[in-house]
Amino acid sequence: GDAVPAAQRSSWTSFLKSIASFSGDLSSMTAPPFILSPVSLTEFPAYWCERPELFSAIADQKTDEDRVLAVLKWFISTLKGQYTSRNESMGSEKKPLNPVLGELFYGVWPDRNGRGETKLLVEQVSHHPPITAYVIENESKGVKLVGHNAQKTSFSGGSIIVKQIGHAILNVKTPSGVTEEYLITLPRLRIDGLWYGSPYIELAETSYIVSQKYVCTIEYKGKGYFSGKSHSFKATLTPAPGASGKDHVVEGLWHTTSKYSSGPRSGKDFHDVNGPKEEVKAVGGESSGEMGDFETRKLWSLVAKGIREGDFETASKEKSKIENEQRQRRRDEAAAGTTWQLKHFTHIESDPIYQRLSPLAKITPPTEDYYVFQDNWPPVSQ
Ligand code: 0T9
Repeated sequence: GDAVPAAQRSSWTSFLKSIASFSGDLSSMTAPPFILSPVSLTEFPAYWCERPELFSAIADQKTDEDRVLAVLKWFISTLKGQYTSRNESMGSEKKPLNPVLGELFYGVWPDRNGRGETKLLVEQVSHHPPITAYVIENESKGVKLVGHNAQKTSFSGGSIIVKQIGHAILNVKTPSGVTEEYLITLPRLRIDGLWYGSPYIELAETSYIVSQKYVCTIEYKGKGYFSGKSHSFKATLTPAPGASGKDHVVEGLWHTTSKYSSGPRSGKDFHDVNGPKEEVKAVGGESSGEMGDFETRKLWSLVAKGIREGDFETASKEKSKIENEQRQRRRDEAAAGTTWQLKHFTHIESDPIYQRLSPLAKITPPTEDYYVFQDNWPPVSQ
């Protein structure tokens, strides 16, 4: 079936043509109304923690091996939300709102059953190209994820290919009091179904989870590979060069179930993603607990309302207001010889942890930039 409303057919076709002839920043392109999402990309980092108990459980594991397996389980559990949830909530993948420089999102997953409270902080650290930096932290357990992401897009064989740029560092305080570091890289995306106006994501190629003790290589395949099914993955865990431990292989589908397929637990279940998930509770970051003007749900509220209610005229008028206001700010800064100051992060050209861990899995490039969190949480606790 065709999901494109008849009245938007020609604007969808010309949108696809412009994607095909242009590679770069898709997020800034104007798309027809039916494909617009009312949610900004600054909300996406919340997908990293929709199962907060899997995140906190990492710190409870007593051995290197059990911890890396817990990291893998948590990582795999996030993929369904990250890459298929818009299809479930909105019928297809949609074009997210393109965040402004300095846009913020704060949230919390409250303590429940002793898992501790987990907090979320997101800041748009670049507009052109769009780069989003985030922190997710469970302080009581000693688990903290700090990362950033950007995308490079191209068009091939009717699909959009998205290379994810950026990485995340997961810090885990072990039961013996040592802090471990895990480097997490991100898979490549293919966006299919464009012609019919019902885009969906398939993951491709390889991503890594690397620590000083273990290297985990995750391969992604769609229909017709490995098992022949969509959303397939195969994760191979081996001790890092110089470390000891057992090898494990886990195989399955990242949106449903997976099993150990080799190693001491071969044949046993690994994970079932179909359990309950928990959306983040959005909270205001002002000292009053209110949302500030740069907090995503306040900033985009009228645009989002327009999109939700099918009032695209208002949506586009309100979107232009925000964009004009941004342009004016940039002009004022240029005139005053100042630049926008980030609130929660500082940029470094080369991340020493990435530089140390990436060679263990022969990850390229050998060095990558990073946004260091300033440890300045606003009062988001519940
Ligand atoms: C990080 C995620 C990322 C962001 C989105 C490619 C994409 C923007 C980036 C990579 C998250 O952890 C995971 C999931 C979905 C990704 C988005 C899917 C998407 O289509 C957009 C791009 C910019 C578009 O909007 C393309 C045009 C659109 C009409 C296709 C639906």
